[in-house]
Amino acid sequence: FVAFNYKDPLNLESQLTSEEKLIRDQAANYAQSQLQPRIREAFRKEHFDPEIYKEMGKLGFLGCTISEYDLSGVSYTAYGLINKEIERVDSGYRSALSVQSSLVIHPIYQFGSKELKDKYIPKLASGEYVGAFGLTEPDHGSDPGSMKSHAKKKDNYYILNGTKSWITNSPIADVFVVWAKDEKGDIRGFVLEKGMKGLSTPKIEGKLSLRSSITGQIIMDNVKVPQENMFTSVKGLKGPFSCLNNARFGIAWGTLGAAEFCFHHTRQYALDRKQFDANLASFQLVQKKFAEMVTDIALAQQAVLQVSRLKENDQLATEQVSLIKRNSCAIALKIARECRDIMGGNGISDEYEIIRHMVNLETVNTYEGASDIHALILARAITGIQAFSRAL
Ligand code: TGC
Ligand code: FAD
Repeated sequence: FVAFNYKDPLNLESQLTSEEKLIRDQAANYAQSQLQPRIREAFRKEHFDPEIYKEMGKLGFLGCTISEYDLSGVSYTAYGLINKEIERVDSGYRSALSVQSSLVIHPIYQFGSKELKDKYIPKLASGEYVGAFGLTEPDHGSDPGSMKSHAKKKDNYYILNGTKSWITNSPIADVFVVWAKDEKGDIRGFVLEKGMKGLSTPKIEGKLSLRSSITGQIIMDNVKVPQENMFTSVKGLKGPFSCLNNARFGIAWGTLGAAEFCFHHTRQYALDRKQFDANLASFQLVQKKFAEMVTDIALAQQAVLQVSRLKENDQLATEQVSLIKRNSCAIALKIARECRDIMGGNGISDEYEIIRHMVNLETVNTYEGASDIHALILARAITGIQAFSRAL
């Protein structure tokens, strides 16, 4: 006879290595002791504290799947578990981890020259430098292939023009991985630095979601970028998409942390709160909601673990990442909304935290490929027919 553990319904624990469990515990300890106490004020004041990068750097979380440059070279499962523990506190903090690790360190490591790697990776991994990733433009979000940003070669430089929008970290970033079209119309990746002439990074004000993360634009007005700052080993959309594969993977794990937080927190609330002389948790309608939450989380958790193991064994199809990113976001958002409802009026107060997760997950469901875009990626693989563009 084995007792059912609602916190680990399908015994994920038994599927992790001892190293993965150790890393998960370290991430959980950091997230609960250092991030949780800060989050309410950060969210209220729309504030991101860049010190968080140094803290994550010290713990070896940034770029942690890479083995060179003194980085920890941990498994993708371990990277996923770190994302999950951080997002259990807040999606904005997980965003910070994703951008730096998957969207800035990863492309520099994968596509950069030795000089670029030596120059940037140690400082990004320690958190001394903050990174940003510029793909989306004001008029080109789901369809980045139509981007207008462009790069023109002149002597030993590229001259970059264009505007990127909705860019995590841009107002505080030191290093920017930016994607722009060259004179042949091929998408190329460039590393830009804060302070380059013609580069400005205004903040986007008034976000009602992901408020612990800072978001802005990257405006490039004849920015002179040395030619050695261009990634020579990749061209086309597969450059940015290969970064997105990793970030989407982290999100698929991370959102399950937010979902678990909402579920566990609301379960306790429902056990404590009485209406009609009975605990909310004793009502059948509430019980059914909890049964669905535990099922959704358990199955989603198995899916992300399986995709992690495939990734670790180089057997990953990128559509599998779309499947788990879309599914984890959908179930986390659904759970957050249900939990908000079970908490009644208290559910809308930041003291009870659920509404913060709920509004954050609206962003997470949209960025890194909106839910319906991932559905279309899957459907293309199912039918062989692309349905993104009506202009065939
Ligand atoms: P498509 O024809 O599908 O592909 C063009 C080229 O790219 C290759 N490719 C991939 N390579 C690696 N990994 C993937 N997942 C790839 N998907 C496609 C493909 O093989 C092809 O290569 P080649 O050599 O033949 O040229 O391109 P499309 O223009 O039809 O794409 C359609 C679509 C909708 C799938 C794509 O545009 C898409 O995924 N759109 C969503 C945009 C998106 O995800 N943006 C994210 C911006 S970054 C962000 O949100 C960061 S949030 C950060 C935070 O956490 O705070
Ligand atoms: P649109 O592309 O205009 O899509 C709007 C809706 O239309 C969506 O529901 C979509 O599913 C649907 N749609 C679009 N095309 C189709 C189609 N063919 N068929 C069916 N439905 C379709 N980007 C970066 O490059 N770097 C970052 O660091 C970054 N950080 C972000 C942080 C935040 C807080 C937010 C909100 C966004 C961030 N983004 C970033 C941008 C993000 O990736 C985009 O918002 C996302 O890709 C969607 O693009 P869009 O907002 O232009 O929406």
